[in-house]
Parts: sequence; C-alpha cells; structure tokens
Amino acid sequence: MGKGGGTRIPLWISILALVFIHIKVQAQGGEQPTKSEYVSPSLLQRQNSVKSQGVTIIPSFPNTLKVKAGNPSHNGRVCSTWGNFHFKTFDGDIFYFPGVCNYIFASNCKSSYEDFNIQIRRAMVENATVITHVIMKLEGVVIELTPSSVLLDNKLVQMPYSHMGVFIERSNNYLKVSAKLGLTFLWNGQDALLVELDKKYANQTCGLCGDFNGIPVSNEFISGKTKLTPIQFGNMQKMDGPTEQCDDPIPPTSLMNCSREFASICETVLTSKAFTSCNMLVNVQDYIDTCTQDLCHCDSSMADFCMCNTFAEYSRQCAHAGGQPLNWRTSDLCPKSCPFNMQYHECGSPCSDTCSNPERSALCEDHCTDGCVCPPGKLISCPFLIAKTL
Ligand SMILES: [Ca+2]
Repeated sequence: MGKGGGTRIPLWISILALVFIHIKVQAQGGEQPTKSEYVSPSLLQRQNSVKSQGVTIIPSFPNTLKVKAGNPSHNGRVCSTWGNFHFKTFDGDIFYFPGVCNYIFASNCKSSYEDFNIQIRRAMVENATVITHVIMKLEGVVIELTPSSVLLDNKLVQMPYSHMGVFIERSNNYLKVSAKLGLTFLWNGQDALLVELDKKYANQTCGLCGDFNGIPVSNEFISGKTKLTPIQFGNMQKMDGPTEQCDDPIPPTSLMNCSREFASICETVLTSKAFTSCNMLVNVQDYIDTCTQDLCHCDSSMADFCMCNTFAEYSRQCAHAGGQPLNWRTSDLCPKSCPFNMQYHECGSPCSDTCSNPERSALCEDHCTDGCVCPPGKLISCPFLIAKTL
C-alpha cells in the first residue's frame, strides 16, 4: 500500500512530539486553536510553496448559523467512509478496510425491487487514498461520479440537475445527490463520502454500510456462527467488472511500534474547545483510535492528510448528531482556502443564498456542513460575491 509500514524516522517522532506539546499548551490555556504554533511534518516540507501560492487563510470567526430543529440527530441513519480506508456502518461499527477494488457501499438488497445500489472504488493518488469512482443506481437511472464529472445514463450533467425524483447539486464543498425515495448522498470529491437513508430501509440493506438493523456487529461481522474480520467482510462486498479480476487487500500489519504520543495528539485536537459540544454527542474515543491508527500507519509525508480527514469526519458526524462544531482548522492545522473572498466555515448553511433565491439559507432545514460560505450580508452569484441588497 505504500503507507510506510512500521518504519519510523526518529526525526519524524521528534517533530510530532513537538507538535503535541504545542497543541497541549493551547488546550491547557482553554483557547480554541486559532493561530497555533502547530507545525505538521508535511507542512514543514511544503510551507514555502504554500506561502508563495498566496493561499487565503481564513481565521476562526464566531459561529453565527442558526440551525433549525427541523433535522435533529440522525447519525444512526448515516453510513460513511473517509480518510485512510475507514468506514462507519449505519449501525455505528467503525472499521478499516484497505480495498482498492469496486465495492457495494450500500444497496437495498432485501426487497424484490432494488431502489438504490451505490458502488465505490478507491485508489492511491500521490500517496493519498481517495475515492475515484462512484456508481449509483437510483430511481431507475445510473449516475456515475468522478472527481471531475457527473454522468447520468452516460450523459454529462450540468448542476443543479433535477429529474424524476433525483436532485444533483453542489452544496458547499460537497457533491450532493438527493433522491425522493429517502436517500441523501454527499461526497467531497476526495476521501469522504456518506449516505443517509430513510428509516424505511432499516434491516433492508447490504454492502460495506451493513444491514441497518440497529444492532452493531450483528450481522455484518457474523456469518452463520463465524465471526468475520473487517477484511473478510469487506472482501464479500467486492463487485468486479465483467472483465476485471481485482485482488483482495493484504491484512494490515500490527501496530506494535505505535507511539503513545500519537494518541495524545489525536486526543488533544478531538477534545479541544471546538469539539466540546460534539464530545457529548458522538463517542470521541472511536475517532481518537482511528486517528492514532492512521498516524501509526501513515507515511510521515502524509501525516496531516491522515489526521485532518479523521478530524473532519468527526466534525461531520457531530453535525449529523445535531451538534455545531466550531472552527477547528487554523492556518497551521489542516488549513483550507476559499475563492472569491468566501470564508471557510466548519458549520455553515448547506443552502447558499443565490440571486434567484436570496432567502434560501433562512428556510434551510438541513444540518450544517463544512465548506466555503459567503460572508454575512453577501450572496453568491457565480463567479462573484455581491451584496445581498442588490
Ligand atoms: Ca447491524
């Protein structure tokens, strides 16, 4: 997999130890990390080039979004995958499955008619694990997604697109597909993807997302009387193309040399002030473990890719659980930039105001999502921001 295995460079551990100390100092000071001294290893390597590109860093600003109660906690109906091959089933099992074949992510396999079938494929791109291809069979059409294109029945789609109960749009930093039958799909075009289902599909699903019966482990990781490992379970969801024979992944090596410092780094960020409300809603230990596992496995050059994706996933899960994560990113910790003077917000309205619908966000019932949003009083009229009064 080219993840660097257990080989650790002493300098790498030293840098991470320093990182941890910096973050810990902040946490003890009770401050949300803003202009932290945090310097991640890969950031050190590319710091100069980033500066020369003139990336806009948006500092933390107060959370002004008024989230309506119209969409309360529903993280029990969300299945997701993110970062370095991590998955969370509808029933809450978090597991690691490093497969790079085509897999059924979720389908309603137990009814006579298959309403939906979502398949995903990952690949290693420049040392990072990203989702490169998604196929959705939905309401009788086939939607094919790549990071750069959306095809519906083999025809290129211009967004927003609406037809026969399927709506495809860009929502903040996500590609969103909604189906009237009770399915919402979100993909950031990179590592993270999630599917939210209506309760009517409970106990009706198959795939990497599990059976949605409300019971963890059962029956996803139990086949007859046999307990399955995540690798065995994942391999069972493989769906090769007609002429394809994709090899199953090799089970991961053990984490014998995993440093306790890694766990401390992950814990410090995930229990920082930005996530205080989240810690009460979503079990943080699962994500500390995931983050730690990644740091142990990741090549040192990919350290912030590994950490940042799990922090971002915890933030998304928090929003699904009805929480409002604060801006945890800083110029040095997993920075994000936005075009056109837009601002990166961890918990922004998923419904951007537009010229044709300037009050859209006020009527939005969806929970918040992270992404680039207009500053207060502005709305987006592609490609420029304009004052809302115009
Ligand atoms: Ca289950």
